[in-house]
Amino acid sequence: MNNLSHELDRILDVLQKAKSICIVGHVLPDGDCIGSELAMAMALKNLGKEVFCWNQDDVPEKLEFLDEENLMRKPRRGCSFDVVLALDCASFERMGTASSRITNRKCFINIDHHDSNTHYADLNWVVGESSSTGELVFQLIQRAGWEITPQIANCLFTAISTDTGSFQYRGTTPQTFAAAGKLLESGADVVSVCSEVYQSYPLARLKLLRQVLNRFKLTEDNKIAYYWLSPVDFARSGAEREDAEGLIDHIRAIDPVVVAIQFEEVSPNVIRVCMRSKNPLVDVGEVAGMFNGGGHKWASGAVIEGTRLSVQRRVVKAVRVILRNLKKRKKEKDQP
Ligand SMILES: [Mn+2]
Repeated sequence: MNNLSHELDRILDVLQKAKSICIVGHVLPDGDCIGSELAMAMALKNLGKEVFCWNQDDVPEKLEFLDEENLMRKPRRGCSFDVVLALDCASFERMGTASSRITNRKCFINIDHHDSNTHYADLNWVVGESSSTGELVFQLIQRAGWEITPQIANCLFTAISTDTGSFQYRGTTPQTFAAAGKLLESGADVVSVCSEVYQSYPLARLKLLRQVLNRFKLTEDNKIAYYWLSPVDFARSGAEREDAEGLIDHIRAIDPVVVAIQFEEVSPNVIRVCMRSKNPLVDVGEVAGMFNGGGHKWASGAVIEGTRLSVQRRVVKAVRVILRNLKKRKKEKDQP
């Protein structure tokens, strides 16, 4: 347990006393977000509490299997809650329009693992080095002594597995594996979760990936790889927005590539940038920060306004500067 456990105990105290709780996550929710929200919702419901669970965007189709009880339901306008609990949201803005339904609350809680978290709530439990929000929710439930049902275990396993890239990324610690082990003991069905999450991609996603593989560009001695997704690509492949999730991993996985960048034209002159780094010394969270985005050292994102070319130039340049500085420092060190 980390040194923020004091904050965790205060959060537990508030949650135990609350009767009505609304759980919110970020826009375009991923496996960590949905898994953490649903696990928390089920655990609180099992304690007899009234629980709402809501995001601006729908649950991605391949994660729908986690919500057997249809817990994702939009709170009425003007609904009031004892507690609003934000999970996996680095900033208040990340909640998107969900934030308009949660203004009437007694206590606002923020549980997250993004380094860039802005501590926007009344109580903030932010552990930047944690693998996933799912792992934090697991710690919370363990500390509280609440029951982990097989459904809760499936949700938390999905959360941890997806945010660690199946236990590959930095942030995957002995505690992460211990949590996963405990979740299996509690009834998580690894085979069916992984088959739903990793073995059930629609054909349209593959068509989108084919376009990415055909067109990605390499620069800076093949250390930077980037590609574009535009509305036309989605229309042509028949893919949904959520199908773009994880495409970048295929590009990052190329040997010489250190940083992979996905540029997505959301609307004219609004570009969503997604970055991944393989080198701990190349902090793409810092790059995202330069453009009002955020995230982790190894995975980050930002939404940038500007023409395609200018956004691409600015972002690639920022990454290039870090890589060149790194090279310079290495050279200086190598010189006797
Ligand atoms: Mn996460």
